[in-house]
Amino acid sequence: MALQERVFSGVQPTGNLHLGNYLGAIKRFVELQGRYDCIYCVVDLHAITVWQEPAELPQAIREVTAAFLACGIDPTKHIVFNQSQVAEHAELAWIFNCIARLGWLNRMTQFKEKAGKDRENASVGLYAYPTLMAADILVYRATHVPVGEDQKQHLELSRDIAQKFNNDFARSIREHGYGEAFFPLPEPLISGEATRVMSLRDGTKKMSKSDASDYSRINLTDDADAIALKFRRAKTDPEPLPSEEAGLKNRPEADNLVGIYAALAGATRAGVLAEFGDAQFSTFKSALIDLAVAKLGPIGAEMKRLTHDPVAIDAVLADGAARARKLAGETMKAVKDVVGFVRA
Ligand code: AQP
Repeated sequence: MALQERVFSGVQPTGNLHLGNYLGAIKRFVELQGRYDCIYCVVDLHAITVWQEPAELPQAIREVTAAFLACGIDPTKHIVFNQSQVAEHAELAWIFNCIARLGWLNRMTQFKEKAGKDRENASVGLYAYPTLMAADILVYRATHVPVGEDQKQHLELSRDIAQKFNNDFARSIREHGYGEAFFPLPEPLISGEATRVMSLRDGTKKMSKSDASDYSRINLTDDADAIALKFRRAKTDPEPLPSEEAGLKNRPEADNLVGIYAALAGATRAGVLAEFGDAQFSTFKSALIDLAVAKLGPIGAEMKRLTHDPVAIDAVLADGAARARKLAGETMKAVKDVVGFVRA
């Protein structure tokens, strides 16, 4: 089986899609469409690793789908679907549960952060989250994975799982004529000025869907007034902006706002500081608000329009799932041969 370059990534339908999800992930998904075959997934199986209200989950799934489309992902040229419609993700994840080592999972910082002190009460799914993520990527034998900085460790684990599968089953892979390396080692695509967007209330904390304060994040559905209010209230320090990047060191809030501006403008931090160096935050924030409203306003409006037509969104997901299932089914047949299962 020849390995073809392919992009896979996912977003959880856990509510409050924010500027971090946009700049760290979805905006990059859009940019990659011209260079790769892309598969973008609403990862609802991941979402239920923590409690999701069944009456609200369908709306959350449709909202992430609407965000993909509103940001410019083309579901006719690429594949957009929700994970639970393609059973092969869970099937391969089980095999990977038998490949991954407990020691590897014990090192995952996201589990430690999310489970917190109540570790005994965390779901087994939350612990096994990274093996499902490896399956999401590798069931399509994807070679490139655009993600935010926070997912780097999980991506490394996906590579370790792919490598161990290739090694453990090397003879069987050869004997079945699947070449030398069955799975590619997927490469993380983490680059740009906003790979880790921070909270507007605390520049040392990641901007996150689950932060109790709505003022910590810009939601993709925020209107112009909300965007302006949140940036105006964003924490800063008393100094004016530096004119060189080195001056952002130890100034996490300034660094975050400059990074957000740069990513929205398609510029670099250095370029932004060349323009705004020595400016007061009040001046810089006004420019940031104008830019953010210009970029995010149309996305939020389009998301609202799309979510009013759930039938159309569900049709996009069903069509994407059918195409995804075909690709995933081919991989699973080969995996079953390699592992030694008897199949029809
Ligand atoms: N703050 C961020 N900066 C840059 N990228 C980010 N991503 C998330 N937060 C930031 C990237 O967005 C993609 C989808 O994330 P997700 O929905 O699958 O999960 P998450 O990382 O758990 O999102 P949150 O908002 O941080 O949720 P909670 O509050 O539940 O922890 C991923 O590529 C992620 O890197």
